[in-house]
Amino acid sequence: MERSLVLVKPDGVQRGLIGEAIARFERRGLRLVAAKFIWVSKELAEAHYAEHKGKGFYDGLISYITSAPVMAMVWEGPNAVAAIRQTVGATKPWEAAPGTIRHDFALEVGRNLIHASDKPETGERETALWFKKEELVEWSRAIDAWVFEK
Ligand code: IDP
Ligand code: MG
Repeated sequence: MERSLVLVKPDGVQRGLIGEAIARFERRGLRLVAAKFIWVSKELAEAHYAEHKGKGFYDGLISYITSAPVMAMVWEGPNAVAAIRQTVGATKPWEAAPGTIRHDFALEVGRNLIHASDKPETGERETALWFKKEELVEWSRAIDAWVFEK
C-alpha cells in the first residue's frame, strides 16, 4: 500500500483548512496512518526541503514552513501518492485544476497550503523523516473491501 506525507502548511492551518483537507482525503477513501500538530524546527524544514537548497525561493520556503504550526499526516491507499497530488493540485495554484485544494483556496506558489509527497519512494522517505515507527498506526476499516480492490 502506498503512503504519502501530507502537510497542511502554516497558511492552511491559519486559514482553518485542516478539516477541509482531512475531509477531502477521507472522502477519497484514503486511510489515515499518522497525524501530529507541530511547530517545525529549522533542522526538519531543511531536511524536508533539501532538494530545493540553493534555489531562489529556498530561504523564503524555510521561513514559510517554520512560521507557524503545521498539521503533519501520513495517508495510505492504492496509488495514494498520485491520488493525493491530484486532490492537492499543481504547485502553482493558478495552474491547479478546478476542484483541487490549491485551485479552490490559493493564489500564490509561496502560499499553496499543502505539501504532498511526489513519488512513492518520497512518500516512504518523508514518512520516516517526520514520524517515528511507533507513531504509525496499522489498522483496517470495515469499509476497506469497498474502497480497496485487493
Ligand atoms: P510541490 O509542493 O508541489 O511538490 P515543489 O516544486 O516540490 O512543489 O516545491 C516545494 C514548495 O516550494 C512548493 O509547494 C512551494 O510552497 C514552494 N515553491 C516552489 N516554487 C516556488 C517559487 O517559485 N516561489 C516560491 N515558492 C515556491
Ligand atoms: Mg515537492
